[in-house]
Amino acid sequence: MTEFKKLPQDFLMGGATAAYQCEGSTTADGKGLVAWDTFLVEKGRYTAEPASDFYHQYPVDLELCKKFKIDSIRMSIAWSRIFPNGYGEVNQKGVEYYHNVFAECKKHGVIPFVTLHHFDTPKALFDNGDFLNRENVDHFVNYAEFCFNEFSEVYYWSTFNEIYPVASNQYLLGSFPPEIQFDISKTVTCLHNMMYAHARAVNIFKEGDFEGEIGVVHSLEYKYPATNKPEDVHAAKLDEALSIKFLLDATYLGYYSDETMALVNEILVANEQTIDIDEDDFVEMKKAANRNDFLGINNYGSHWVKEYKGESTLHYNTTGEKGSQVYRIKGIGERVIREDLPKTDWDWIIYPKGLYDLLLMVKEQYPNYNKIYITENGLGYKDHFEDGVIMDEPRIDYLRQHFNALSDAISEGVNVKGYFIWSLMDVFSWVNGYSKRYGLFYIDFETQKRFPKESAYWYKCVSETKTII
Ligand code: BGP
Repeated sequence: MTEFKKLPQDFLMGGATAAYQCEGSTTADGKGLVAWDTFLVEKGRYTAEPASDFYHQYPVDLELCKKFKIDSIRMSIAWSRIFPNGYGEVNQKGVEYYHNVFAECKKHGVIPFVTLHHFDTPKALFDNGDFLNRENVDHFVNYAEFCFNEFSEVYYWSTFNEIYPVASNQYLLGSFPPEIQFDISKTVTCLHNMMYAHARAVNIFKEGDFEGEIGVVHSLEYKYPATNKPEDVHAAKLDEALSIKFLLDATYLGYYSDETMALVNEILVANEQTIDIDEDDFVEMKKAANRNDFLGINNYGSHWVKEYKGESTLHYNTTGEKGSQVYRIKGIGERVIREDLPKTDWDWIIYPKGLYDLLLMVKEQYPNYNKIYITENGLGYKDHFEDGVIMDEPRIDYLRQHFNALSDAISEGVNVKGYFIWSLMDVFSWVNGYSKRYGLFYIDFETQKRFPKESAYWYKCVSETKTII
C-alpha cells in the first residue's frame, strides 16, 4: 500500500495572485499608469486588459476559495491605485476598492497575504529611475506606511515580490522594461536599494503600533555546479552570490558578508563595472535583520551552472517552444539545460529536490529566518479545455512532487508554515501573455467564466486531509 506523506495540521493552503496580472481595469477609478501599460502596447502582442478581471470578479474568486478550501489568498495592492503618481494625493476610490476586497475575504474566511509591490512601480516614478533613484525609496516607504495605517484588516504584509527578478529582468536580462541588458552595476544597485527600502518599511512597521506580521518574498532557485570541476563549482557560487546570497545576507544579516561581496565584486570587475553602497544604509538594515516575521519563497526550479568565458548571450523562451532558452552571462557562467530532467514548455527545469535543498540551506545558513511560506510555486502549462473539463494531470503531478519535497524539509526541521500555488486562477503572464496558464481555476478570458481544473479538486482534498495523495 502506498504511504502518503503528510503536512502539519496548521499548514496553510493558499492561492497566489498579483494586482497587475489579475485585476485588469488598468485605468479605472483614477488608477495611475505603470510602465507595463505603455510597454505592452508598444510591443503590440497582448495587454493586461482585462486580464482575469479580478477588479470586478473578486467576489466570485473568493467564493471559489471558500468552496475549494483555499485558506488564504496572496494578493498585491497596486501602488498606483492608491497614489496614481507614486506619492502625493491619495486616490480614495483605490483605497475603497481594497477595503471592499478585504471585507469580501473576511466574509469567506479567506486570509489575505498582501504584497505592497509586485513589479508595478507607478510610471511617474519608474520613468524617474525606479529603485535606482533613492527618492523613490522614500516614496515607497511612505506608501508602505500609508497602507499599514489604512488597511488595519490586513495581518500579513510583504514589502516586495522578487527583488532579484525586478533587478535582473530590468537591467541584466532586459526582459522587462526598460529592457537594459548586462548592466551589473544597475542590477546590484537596484537590489541594494530595494533591500534598504524593505528594511525601512520593516522598521516602521515594528516601531509603529501595527498588529500583524511582515516579511519579504524572494525568488530563490538553487544553483548546482554543472560538473565537479572547480571552475564550474565557482561559476555556481557566483550565480548564487548575486541571485540568492546578496538578498538573504541583506535580509537576515543586514549587511553583505565578505564572501558574498567578494563574489559580487568579481562579477562587476569581469564586466568592468563598479558599485557604490553607502555604509550608513547598514544601520537601518541591521535593525531590520531580526525583525522579519517570515520569509516568502517563490520557487519554480533550479539551475546548473558551468564556467563561461565569452560575451553575454541570452535567449529568453517566451513562446513555449521547448529548447530555445540560452543563458550565458559574462563574469558569472552559463546555465545549462539538463537533458535528463523534465522541463516545462518554457524550459524551466522541474526538480523538486532543489526546493528541499534550498530550504535546508536557508535553515542552516540563516538561522534567524523564523518561518517560511512558499509564496509561489506551480506549473505553467498549456491547459486543454474540453467542454468545461480541464484534466491537468501534469500540474497535479508537479504539485504532488513539490509537496513531498516540502514535507521532507519539514521533517528535517525547516519551519514551513504554508504554501501558495501560483496561481489561484489563470492570470496574465508578464512576458508570455495568456497561453501560459498556472491557475487552479481556468478562465475563459472572453467571457471571464471560471472553471475548476482537476487540480483544484486535488488541492481541496490535500487541504482538507493534509495528506499528499
Ligand atoms: C514570478 C512572478 C509572478 C509570475 C510567476 C510566473 O516570477 O512573481 O508574477 O508571473 O513568476 O512567471 P511567468 O508568468 O513568467 O511564467
